[in-house]
Amino acid sequence: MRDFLTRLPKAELHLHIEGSLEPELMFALAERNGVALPYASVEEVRAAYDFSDLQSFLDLYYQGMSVLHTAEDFHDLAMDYFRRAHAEGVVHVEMHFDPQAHLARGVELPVVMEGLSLARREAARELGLSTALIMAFLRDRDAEEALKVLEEAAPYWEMLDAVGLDSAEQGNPPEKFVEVFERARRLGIPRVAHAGEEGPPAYIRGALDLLGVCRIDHGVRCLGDPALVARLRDEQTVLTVCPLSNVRLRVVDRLEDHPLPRLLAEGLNVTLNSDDPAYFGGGMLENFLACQRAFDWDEATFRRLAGNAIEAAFVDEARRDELR
Ligand code: ES4
Ligand code: ZN
Repeated sequence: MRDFLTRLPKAELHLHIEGSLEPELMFALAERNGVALPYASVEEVRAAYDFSDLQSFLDLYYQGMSVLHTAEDFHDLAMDYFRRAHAEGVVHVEMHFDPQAHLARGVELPVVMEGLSLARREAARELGLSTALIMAFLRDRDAEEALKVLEEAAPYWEMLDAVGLDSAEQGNPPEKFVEVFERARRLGIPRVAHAGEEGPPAYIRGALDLLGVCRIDHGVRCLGDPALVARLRDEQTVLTVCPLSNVRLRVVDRLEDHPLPRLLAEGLNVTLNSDDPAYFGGGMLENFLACQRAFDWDEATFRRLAGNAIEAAFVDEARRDELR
């Protein structure tokens, strides 16, 4: 099964590139940039990744990315991940990035874009790996700032496959970002949003109705609302589910308790993703393997899940045919 899952062509639709920063690279970049880290060793970093909820993770996630300063850093970060993903049989990666988290520490948007763009071209050339770019807004910061970032990104609008919405969900409902997402819609940029990770089913409805998203990142809490489940099934809305993330952020106690089998039984359009692989115990392959252990799914189920992601990927039809 490990061989089968490695060879299965996998498309990843939900990855935060800053969450792919492994402790080894964190230390290397800290040294290169003269940044002090509150850890003495790689082991100490990994030991600190014992989260009680989304916020306790976000605190370390924003601290970890403080080592990223130059375009070269962003390039190295992304290439480091693309190489690992490629070795796991990942053929396409859609990466969220968080411009506001970098702007807040004085790292300007062109620096981030230059580094990520260079890595994307290199991944295509050297690994045959296609990539997409999702510029995410931080929902725990104000909407005016998000709108400003969207305008500042004008030179890069053509390069954005979508805009997204991430960070602390509770208390930051989709309503807050109606104007920003309306602006993206008018620019012809597709929209996605995290919803129903820690937040209620109403946030999933809000993301669909108020933000016009074409897919829901996480969405696992939809099961609390049967009418919403029926709608997600009828519309075949893609859910980018992140199994190991949900365990590590205590959305569920154990993977065996995860709603994934119920989501599938409801006929929903589910995909498997890694979210923040450096923080949650593994990339795409580890997520697939963990599901195999927890749910004992057959090959057809995994083919279905991987196929769902390929059908939903932001690629042209020629590339989709290659991925199939
Ligand atoms: C995130 Cl797991 C998760 N949820 C919301 N926002 C995020 N940013 C990075 N990882
Ligand atoms: Zn996420």
